[in-house]
Amino acid sequence: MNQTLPSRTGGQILVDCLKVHGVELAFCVPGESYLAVLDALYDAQDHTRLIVCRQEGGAAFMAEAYGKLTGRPGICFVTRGPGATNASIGVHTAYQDSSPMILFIGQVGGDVVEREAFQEVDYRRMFGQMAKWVAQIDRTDRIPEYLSHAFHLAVSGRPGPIVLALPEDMLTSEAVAPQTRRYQRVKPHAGPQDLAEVARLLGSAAKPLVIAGGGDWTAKACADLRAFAESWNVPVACSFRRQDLLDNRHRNYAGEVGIAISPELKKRVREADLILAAGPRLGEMTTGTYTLFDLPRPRQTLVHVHSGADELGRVYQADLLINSGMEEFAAALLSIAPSQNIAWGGWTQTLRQEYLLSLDPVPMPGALNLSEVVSWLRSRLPEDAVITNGAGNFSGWVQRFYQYTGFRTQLAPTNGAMGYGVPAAIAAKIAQPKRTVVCFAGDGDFMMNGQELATAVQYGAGVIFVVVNNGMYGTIRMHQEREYPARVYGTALRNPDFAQLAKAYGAYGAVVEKTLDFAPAFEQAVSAGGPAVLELRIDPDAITTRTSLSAIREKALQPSS
Ligand SMILES: Cc1ncc(C[n+]2csc(CCOP(=O)(O)OP(=O)(O)O)c2C)c(N)n1
Ligand SMILES: [Mg+2]
Repeated sequence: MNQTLPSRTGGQILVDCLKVHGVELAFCVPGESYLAVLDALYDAQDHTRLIVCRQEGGAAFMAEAYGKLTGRPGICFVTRGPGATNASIGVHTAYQDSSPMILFIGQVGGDVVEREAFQEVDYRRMFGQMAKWVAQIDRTDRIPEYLSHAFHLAVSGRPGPIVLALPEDMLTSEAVAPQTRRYQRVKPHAGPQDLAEVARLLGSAAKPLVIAGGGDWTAKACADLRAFAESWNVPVACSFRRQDLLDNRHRNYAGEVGIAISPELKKRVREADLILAAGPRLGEMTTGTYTLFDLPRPRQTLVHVHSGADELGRVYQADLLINSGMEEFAAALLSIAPSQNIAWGGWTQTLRQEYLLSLDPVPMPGALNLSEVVSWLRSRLPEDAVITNGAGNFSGWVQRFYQYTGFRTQLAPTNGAMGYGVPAAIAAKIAQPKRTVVCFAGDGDFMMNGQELATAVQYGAGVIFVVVNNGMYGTIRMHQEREYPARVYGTALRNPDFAQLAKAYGAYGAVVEKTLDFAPAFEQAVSAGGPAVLELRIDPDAITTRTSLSAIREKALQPSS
């Protein structure tokens, strides 16, 4: 049969595989190491659109965000050595966020390998701990096999990143390579006994709480979770940066169990007698650095559900461990129904009331109040708007005061990677151009991938970037003033004029200094039609939604008695 197939270059075979696996978008920074792929992509523009970025960190974040948004592997091409090292932040993010992604790296040719050739790196060693699979394709005729494995692995079980190195001579060589089929999602399922046990445990609980989280969700899984929450009337909290798994306006939504968990919810988690952890790893951010639950056996009855078997029983000893894809688990939850009247209606209502109270705007030093800005956006933005952010204290206001309306209205990194929000927003807007996309960034955060503003302008991605400028790496300043009082060092920033910077890129730019000026500035940014930057100059004393820098300073400087 093979005789009838044409001989193709490695680059062509690889790009044909992208078509087979339904790849509509790929992000890259070009390199001479994979020119053969670029050349094949030239002929493939009708099925795979190539987005050229300005830094591999930006390109890799875009691919990760695409994977997170769509559930399909985000594709990124970078060059060897420096390109790969730049891209590594996106791989780490995809790993900790459980996002499907494939990073292709041009590699030195087999003729010079292992000589520390120009830009040579052994990617298996480099990415070993932060990818689900790292491999190098040494034979042109086996490209389809490697790609098929990569696509299956990226989405199956606990999703995550795959790294494939592509030696230059392998890409330019020709071979006859039969094509594989399109990949499929392969997930474990919860068994009927598991479900019966969940029903039994729920039936004997008085204060149950669902904590939804992790990276294996789909819109259908979220819809089923919602139906389950309604039928059992259980409160549902979401883990760090996974607040979009249940519409925050839903009467069962109880808030975020993350780094900025409210004191009220923290108390309720401790008070609960059954925790149904649907999808989170129960890692450091979800457990308040392993203090929220007793180690190794929580006092609460714990049901831990995860798509990767490796995470079950890892730190916490649960009463019931279920290895299941989230779509499969959420669908299965609908097969169980409460046998008697729910006794915890008051509990669910209390958690909801406490969450609603935490939404009330709070005072903030200075003329610009971020809690009011975010509250305004809540009613202004369309239902399906996407909010992105990177890392920094500025994100605390968004996470507390915004109400995410449902699946993938939030794109934010659980690994706390600064610089994520800008490229993630651009990827979201390119992938789903009809949706409104707003990126919240700190001044430090924005500058880590601000160069991708050029990418937004190049592709007409009309993202609204809100840069919260406090003239410092505020998060680190906060810790510094607390831990090393009166020794501020290495945390101050002298920033560019962000509005002027935006204009230099060809985007819209404006400065906002007062709360009431935000709404008209936002409307202007929207009507400008393309990418827009709004620089919000805030009082640097406003360090979190709950305290000020001066309060932290005062406390740290108090003589210890
Ligand atoms: C890539 C990366 N580098 C460094 C850090 C450590 N870090 C966490 S928050 C932060 C400061 C963020 O500053 P900014 O974006 O201005 O936000 P702010 O805290 O001032 O609101 C730093 C340096 C990180 N999380 N990620
Ligand atoms: Mg800052």
